[in-house]
Amino acid sequence: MDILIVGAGIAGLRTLYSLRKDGFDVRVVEASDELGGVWNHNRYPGARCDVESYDYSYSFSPELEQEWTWTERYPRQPEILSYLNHVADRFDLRRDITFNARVASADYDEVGAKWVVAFEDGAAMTCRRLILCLGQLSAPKTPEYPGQELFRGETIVSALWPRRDVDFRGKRVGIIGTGSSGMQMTPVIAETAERVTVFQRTANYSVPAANAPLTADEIRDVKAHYAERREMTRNSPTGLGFQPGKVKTLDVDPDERERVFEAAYNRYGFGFALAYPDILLDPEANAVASDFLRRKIGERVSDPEVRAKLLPVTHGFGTRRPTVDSGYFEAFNRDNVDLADIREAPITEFTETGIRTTEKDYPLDLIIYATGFDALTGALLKPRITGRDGQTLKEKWAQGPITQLGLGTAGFPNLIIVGGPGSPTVLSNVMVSTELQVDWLTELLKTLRDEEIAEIEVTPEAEQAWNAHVAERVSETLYMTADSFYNGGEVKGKPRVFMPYSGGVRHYRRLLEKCAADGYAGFALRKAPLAKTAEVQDAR
Ligand code: NA7
Repeated sequence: MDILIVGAGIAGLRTLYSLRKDGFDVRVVEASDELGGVWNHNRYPGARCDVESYDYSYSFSPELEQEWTWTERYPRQPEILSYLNHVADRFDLRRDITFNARVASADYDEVGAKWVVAFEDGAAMTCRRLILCLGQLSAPKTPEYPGQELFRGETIVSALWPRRDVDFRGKRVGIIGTGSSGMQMTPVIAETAERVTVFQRTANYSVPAANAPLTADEIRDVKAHYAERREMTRNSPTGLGFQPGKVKTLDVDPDERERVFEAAYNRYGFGFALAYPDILLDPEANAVASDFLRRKIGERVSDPEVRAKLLPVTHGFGTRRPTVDSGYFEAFNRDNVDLADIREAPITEFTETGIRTTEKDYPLDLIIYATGFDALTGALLKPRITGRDGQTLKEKWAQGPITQLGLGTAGFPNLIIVGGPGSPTVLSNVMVSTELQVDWLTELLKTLRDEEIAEIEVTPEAEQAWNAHVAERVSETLYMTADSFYNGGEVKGKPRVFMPYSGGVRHYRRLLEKCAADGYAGFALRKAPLAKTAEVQDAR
């Protein structure tokens, strides 16, 4: 076929819709037997999006916008999955998706200017252009401890949650990890489990979700002004609709600052980070915001010892992904919830009956790994992708990913990445940044079709310049002051390179527009494949 899309999550579905509408011969392949990507796999109790529902939805169809009604301010995983299924049915997307098809490898045929894609079951497909919509947080990682195989209870990975109901009644549950997943599931599991022990390596900042069912008036209001709301999100730095405050944190008197922080804390979730424009830029401003949040966390926990352990001190607010939670800290006020500080007393091994730390044994029936992902590059590097001259993507990115605008990399012609490293991805509302990229690449592909371009390829100069720009923008921020999944710090041995683009969704959009206006600057567009041209020249 002409175009093969890998992955039927938010990005894959949207790409399929847009390309098919524009008459492309296109197919999606999906490893799972169901669509939805992370929302198909992350079915753990309490899984919820921390972007507001009406902003975490596609903007390409006004009819869809009016038809679909969200029930809560922050949508739960089952509702998001229903929404994505509704979109697939409403636009008849399923007929162009092949399920249960996991890509094992993709090899670029330089002479034919096409990709040969092989699947784990032995099947193969060829396509002219290959579009990877593999997600940013979709390759789960689980830590290794001595004795893991000895544990006689059950173990579950949060990002590979089983579809059956998991009954926690009468069970002693251990949760490893206190990112969004661990924080979201803890209060929910604590409601029915006999005992929950949270194994915390790093105390994390969180802002309460202020979640609630949406009222009929709120829904009517959003639907009546959806277009304006979309404009606001598209023109905000994060795609969440929040504009940063204008006055610097330390330029206001403390009472006024307290009032602003309090208002943002109680209502805006992630928007708290933009209460002042310099919270993620200036260490002193960040320290003031971090102090405020530590005070707030402290107010939510009654036991002084537990409280002290839950206060984040290793990093500044926002330098690692903060959480928007619903009752996480309050869960520790319950009699059946314990905190195991594994920074202070690390896990030494698993035993037949539970987890042993340097301090004590925790008897457990169920262990949940909420330990996150090999972020941004993990899923892209899982299949063996081989470009020009036999070079694999893994080899090419050995020192860290290098891209032009996050969309492609030199040496890998006709390969396009959606939500890739070098684009706003995890620093943005991915709905907004994904749609932005897909609209742009649809126009690009139309140009390639109209101009009969056999091969498009990022130039080495462009990707060098883009990576330098990504690095320069992040150097203006505090993001590199902590190890995080933004900068490879989440996986031992991973290159420590800041991967998402921190220049904001709006600015990124302008750069995409400029790239297109300049004739797709930074990409070489060839009517005949480079290899073929070279072959002809050799023959002459
Ligand atoms: P995160 O945010 O990456 O959190 C992973 C958590 O697991 C974090 O607390 C880690 O501790 C902890 N972790 C990771 N490895 C270990 C080991 N070896 N031992 C103990 N603890 C460990 O992933 P989530 O799934 O919670 O959230 C990911 C995104 O999903 C989130 O940002 C939203 O976009 C939705 P650490 O902090 O590294 O010490």
